[in-house]
Amino acid sequence: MFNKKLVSVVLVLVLLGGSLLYLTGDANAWWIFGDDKEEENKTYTIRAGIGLNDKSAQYKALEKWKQMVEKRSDGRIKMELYHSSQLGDDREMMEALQLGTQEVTCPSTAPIGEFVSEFKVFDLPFLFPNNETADYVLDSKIGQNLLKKLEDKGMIGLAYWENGFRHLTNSKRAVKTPADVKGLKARTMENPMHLAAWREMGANPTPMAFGELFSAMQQGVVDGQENPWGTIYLQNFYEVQDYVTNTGHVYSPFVLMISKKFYDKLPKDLQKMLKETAKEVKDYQRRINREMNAEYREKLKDKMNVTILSAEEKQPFKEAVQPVYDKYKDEIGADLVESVLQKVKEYQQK
Ligand code: TK8
Repeated sequence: MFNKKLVSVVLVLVLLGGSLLYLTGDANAWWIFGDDKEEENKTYTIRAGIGLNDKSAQYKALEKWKQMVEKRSDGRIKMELYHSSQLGDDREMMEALQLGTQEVTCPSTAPIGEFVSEFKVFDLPFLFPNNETADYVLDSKIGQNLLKKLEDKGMIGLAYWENGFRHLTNSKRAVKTPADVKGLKARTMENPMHLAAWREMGANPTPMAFGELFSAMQQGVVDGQENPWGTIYLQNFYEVQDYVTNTGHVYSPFVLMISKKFYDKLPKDLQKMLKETAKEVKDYQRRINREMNAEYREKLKDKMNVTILSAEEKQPFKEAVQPVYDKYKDEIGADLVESVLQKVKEYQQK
């Protein structure tokens, strides 16, 4: 026995759906009967975590990105920002991205080198002579192809941001020559190439997460560390470090990245928007970072004993770390090292 009522309800629904499909010409118009369009109404939360504090250019750029993303997604994406290693250190946050338990982070390339070895190339000592050369190489095919390599490791690289040239600080003495570095217990980022470079200079390096650094210096576990001017000032390192030298020995950019697990779940339009806005905010981040590094270099002169080396005075430091190139060339990929060096030269000849 047919249930007449049921048959007519079904018939009406089918007719209604058919005319809706016909009128809108939209195959997705069936959503009123199903959940095909659920995706479009879904909201997503991005937790973005960094190691630096909320005064950094990195955090300010994240704030700008958050505004853009929330506006352009019409509220479909909500972004929560965490600074000062609240979600973990660089390595831990990358692992969380792989697992899909955190969505966004922006680590230095130094710890990324332990996930994708090729990334060590941007941590070769004295690789870039200035910021503009770094921009040129990072935004070139070489830099962009490297970002793609992160995908195999569960991360999507969106853009290179700047941290800045790194300078050596310590609590013992003014550093003017590599001989002054001898025996200094220096914290480095977690990357064996950084350790090797400091060993070549005669220091006694030890790798450590950024979040542990301030108290390690305060307690004298380490004598020194290296970071850009902005970080030395804004993280109050000058309170526990008396000397700084403009060694500028390594660039180690930031990479803004998103969890692949999360990204793959997003509708296409949101994926596209995230990539586009990340590119836009990159220029802002680099600009304010440069302004801030210049400003805080000057401000540090009131707080620390600042040694400014000339290009000639930096030469012995450069020579001391040259063995690192040979030692790590194969691990990074000799061809990649060669083509990056070539790109650097290309920019100088422009
Ligand atoms: C912040 C780090 C930091 C880096 C370091 O998470 O570890 O010294 O310079 O900025 O990425």
